[in-house]
Amino acid sequence: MISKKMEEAINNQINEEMYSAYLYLAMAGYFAEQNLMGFENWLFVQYHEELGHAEKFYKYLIERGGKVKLMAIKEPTATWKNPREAFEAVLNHERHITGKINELVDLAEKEKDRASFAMLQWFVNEQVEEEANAQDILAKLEMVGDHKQGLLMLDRELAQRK
Ligand code: OFO
Repeated sequence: MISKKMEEAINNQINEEMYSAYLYLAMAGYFAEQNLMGFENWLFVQYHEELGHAEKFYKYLIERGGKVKLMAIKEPTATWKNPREAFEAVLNHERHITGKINELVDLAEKEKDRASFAMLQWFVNEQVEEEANAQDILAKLEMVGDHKQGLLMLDRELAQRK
């Protein structure tokens, strides 16, 4: 049986992951408005990944005999100055989520909850990838600067994500 503290922390994390999904869906919509459908595709795939993260925590909580408690998802930002600002927001958000995962790992250690500690290792590794992906796209956007042609090339690259 999972502890009440860990149950509460995982329920909070389900909300964090749902907010991530919501944020990236809002961002996909923002890119669709600019007719940058490759960026829209990348973020729409990311939205699904975040739903998958929330589901992973949800399933785990049930497996451990915990009680799922869903909370309101806050309204995400819906507009950014330009693609670079949007991806700065992605990177900052992923750094925030990495912090949250690290707090969960600390709690699992404190509570001597080995099962949660083991489950969380997947998320520790996933966050390395999440931050690296955001960093990579942001670096490319910085290289591209104000050149429309570069932006369209990057858009075509991001359209490949499945
Ligand atoms: Fe769930 O990793 Fe991004 O937020």
